[in-house]
Amino acid sequence: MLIRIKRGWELPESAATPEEVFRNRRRIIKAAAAGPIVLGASGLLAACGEDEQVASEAAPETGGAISSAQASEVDPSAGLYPFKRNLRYKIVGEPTPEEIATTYNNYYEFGSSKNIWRKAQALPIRPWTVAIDGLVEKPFEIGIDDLLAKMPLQERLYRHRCVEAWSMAVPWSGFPLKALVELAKPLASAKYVKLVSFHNPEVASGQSAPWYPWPYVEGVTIEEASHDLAFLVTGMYGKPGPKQNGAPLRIALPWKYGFKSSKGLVRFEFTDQRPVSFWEEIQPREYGFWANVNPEVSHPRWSQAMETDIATQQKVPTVLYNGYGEEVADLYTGLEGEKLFM
Ligand SMILES: Nc1nc2c(c(=O)[nH]1)N[C@H]1C(S)=C(S)[C@@H](COP(=O)(O)O)O[C@H]1N2
Ligand SMILES: [Mo]
Repeated sequence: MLIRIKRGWELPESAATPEEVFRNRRRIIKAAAAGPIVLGASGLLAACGEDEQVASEAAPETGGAISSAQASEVDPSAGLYPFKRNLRYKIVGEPTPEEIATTYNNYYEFGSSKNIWRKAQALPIRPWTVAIDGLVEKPFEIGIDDLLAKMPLQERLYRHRCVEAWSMAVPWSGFPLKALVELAKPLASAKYVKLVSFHNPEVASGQSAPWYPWPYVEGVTIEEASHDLAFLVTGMYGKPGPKQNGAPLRIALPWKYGFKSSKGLVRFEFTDQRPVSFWEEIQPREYGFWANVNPEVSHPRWSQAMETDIATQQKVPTVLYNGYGEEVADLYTGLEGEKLFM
C-alpha cells in the first residue's frame, strides 16, 4: 500500500479555501463595483513600511474587466503554457482564487495600496532584457523569451506569507533559480545573488516618490539561490503572469516573508557583498536580509503568530519557515547568531 506522507507545507484541510468562497468569487468582484471595498486583510497593517493604508481605492468593475486588461497585449510566451506541474510542490485544498490573488497586491513601484493592478498595466514587458553579471565567468544579457527557451519550465503550488500577516497559495509557473545560477557560471568568490527590479519612473508612478531607494533590490545567498525551492516566476494559474504580480519575471521564496519575492526583475548580480534590500534600507530596525518566516519572532509593531488568508479572511496560525522547514532549515545551521527571522 502506498502511504503518502504530508509534507510540512501542505495546508491542513481546514485551512483550504472553501468551495463556497471559490464559487462566490464572481459575486465578490461584482460587489466591488458598488464602491470602495477592502478585498482582503481588513484591520491589518496594510503596508510593509510606513504607509499603513488599507486598499480602499475603487476596485475593478467586473471580472471581465480584469481578464480583458490582461489579454489586451498578446504575450509571445503564451503558447508555452500551461507548464507541467511539479508534483513535489503542492498543497492540500484549493489555491487562492485567481481574481483575488491578481487584485490584492503589493507593488510599491505603482503605489502603496493593494489596488495597483490597473496602474501596473502601464509597464511594458516586451522587449524585456535580463542582465546576469558581477562575479560570473562572462557577464551577459538575455531576452526573457530566449531565457524561457533555455530553462526547465514547470508549475509549482506554493504558499505565500506577507510580513503584514496575510497569506495566499498560488500555482506559479516558472523555473528554479538554480537553473539560472548554472547558466550564469558564478565564480567561487560569489557569495550572494543581488536581485534588481526595473527602474522606469515614466510608467511606474510610485518611482517618482524620492523617499524610496529605487530600484527595488533584494538578495539571497548563493546557497539559498541554489536551493530547489527558490523559484523564478514567469506566470501563474497556467498562463503568463499578470503585470501586477510581477511579469515578466519575479521570484518566489516561499519560506521567507513576501517582500523578498521581488517583481519585475531585470538584473541578477553575483557579488561577495551582502545586498542591502529595499525595505532594510528604509527601516533596518524592522526588516533585515534573511526574513525567514517565524511565528515566534514579532515584527516590532505587530505579532507574526497568525495570518489572514486573503481568500477566506480566516485567521490561521503561521508556521516556522511558512511550512518549508524540512526543506530549508539546513541552510541556516551555524548562522544562529544572525537575525534569521526579520
Ligand atoms: N518590485 C517589487 N517587488 C515586490 C514588492 C514591491 O513593492 N516591489 N512587494 C513585495 C511584497 S511585500 C509582497 S507580499 C509580494 C506580493 O506579491 P503579490 O502581489 O503577487 O501577492 O511582492 C513582493 N515583491
Ligand atoms: Mo509583503
